Amino acid sequence: MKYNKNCNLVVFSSFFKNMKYSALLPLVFLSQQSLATPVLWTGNGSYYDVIFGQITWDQANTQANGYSWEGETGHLATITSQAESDFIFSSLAVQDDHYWLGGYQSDTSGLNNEGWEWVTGEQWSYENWFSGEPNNYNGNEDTLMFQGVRGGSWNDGDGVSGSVGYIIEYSLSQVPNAPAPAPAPAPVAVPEPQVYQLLLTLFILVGYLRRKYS
Ligand SMILES: [Ca+2]
Ligand SMILES: [Ca+2]
Ligand SMILES: [Ca+2]
Repeated sequence: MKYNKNCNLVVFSSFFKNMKYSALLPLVFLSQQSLATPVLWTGNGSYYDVIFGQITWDQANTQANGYSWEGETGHLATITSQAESDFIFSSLAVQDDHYWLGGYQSDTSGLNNEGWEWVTGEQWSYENWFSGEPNNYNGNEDTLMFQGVRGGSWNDGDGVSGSVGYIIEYSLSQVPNAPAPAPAPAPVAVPEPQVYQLLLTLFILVGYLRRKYS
């Protein structure tokens, strides 16, 4: 059954209704855990949800950017404070596995813990690496993983394996990958034709007066 974020419960309900397998009804309620309504964190006004499914970091990033909720733009979750991490860990069903987050290592030329960025462009300052991470295992771990099994600490992952889904955040003010707006160019003062005429007239008048009174 294909995952559909908005009408999954309806699909599930009609599926079981049509099948008349009342014994399977408890599964409907179990499935609701993964279909929870995004939860609001008043700390920053963002909503959060967990999306289950085998998916690469790139696919998750694209998919998250296509979602919205309550007028807020979806993106892979960015965790920029311990309070935000605590909220996600305690509010979503993420304690038992690993999930992609919106962090990636754009510059891999330095140390394993250098060159990391958030997909939203937010400043990278708070970090929650698990002991020994990031270790760039096999030399290709450049995407961020939330380790629910380790209290929400972080691992650098290879972007393909090891996760069972991703955490999505809906933000009002953060547009994913939005470049900083370029400053408007300063207007160049160009004299109007009338100004040229006035200046020419003044020039002629001054020349005339200097000749007359010299
Ligand atoms: Ca965030
Ligand atoms: Ca790396
Ligand atoms: Ca790692």
